[in-house]
Amino acid sequence: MSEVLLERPDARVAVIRLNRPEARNALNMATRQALAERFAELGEDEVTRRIILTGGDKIFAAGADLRDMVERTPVEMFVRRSERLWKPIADCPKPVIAAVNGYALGGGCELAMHCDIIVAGEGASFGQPEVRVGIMPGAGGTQRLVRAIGKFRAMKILMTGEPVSARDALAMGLVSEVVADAEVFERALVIAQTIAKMPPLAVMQIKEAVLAGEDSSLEAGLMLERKAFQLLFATADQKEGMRAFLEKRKPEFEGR
Ligand code: CO8
Repeated sequence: MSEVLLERPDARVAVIRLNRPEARNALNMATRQALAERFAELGEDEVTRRIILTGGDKIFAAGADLRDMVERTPVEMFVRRSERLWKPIADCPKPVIAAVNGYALGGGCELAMHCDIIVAGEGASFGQPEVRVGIMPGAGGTQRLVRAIGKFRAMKILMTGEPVSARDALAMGLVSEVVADAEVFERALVIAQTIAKMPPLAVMQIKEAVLAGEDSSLEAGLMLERKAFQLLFATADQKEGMRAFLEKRKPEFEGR
């Protein structure tokens, strides 16, 4: 049985589902390799317009696989070069929605933070418990978490290892929405379908500008935004979107 399943609720949506329930979806190397491959393929695939990442209705992911790490040496950890497995996820040009039920811990929380939108169930919780097992986050937890929620809340989560509830995560800005547990996947799908009605080139430019801008000066970020904004005037979808508005009809976006 594969650690990562790919499903297609409709032609344009891809669902990537973690599938190691017996290990609480812990991210062993095979799972991470499969995740990287799926994201690399779907990033390139012309048909796929948005991606939902889920761990199913019980748990999102319990982090790195501790069985696989317990006896590793620094050199073994280094030669794994696991950053190459995160890169296709971070670089995915399509919108990625995390549908989170249950725990998103350690590498699981970091995986959720690689996504663009996070829909969490009432019973979900988020945390970086690495410190409790003698290490620290290694896939962006000290960086993306601080950018998402600020230094003081992040330090508490990182240094105590204590998880936060979905409601608290929402108040901190770590998730986009909280819904009933049973509705998480459906809600992620509805958001994916709403985005599907938008012009895909504009959606991809928004993603690129937000992510690249996060780490630039305001001046550089504004320049990047301006160029992306101007570039969209080269698309047929810009003409269609504005004409449709003026003609009081629904736009038909084609992705060009
Ligand atoms: N690694 C390996 N196995 C795990 C993991 C894990 N992270 N989490 C759970 N399992 C296994 C358990 O060992 C157990 O196996 P078995 O049945 O053979 O004994 C099975 O899953 C079920 O686990 P529990 O009985 O503990 O299940 P519960 O539902 O009671 O609890 C929890 C679920 C709360 C998720 C609990 O299992 C837990 O606390 N897990 C560990 C969480 C953790 O410490 N995560 C951080 C790991 S370190 C990390 O992520 C570093 C990131 C670095 C870079 C990113 C790389 C991906």
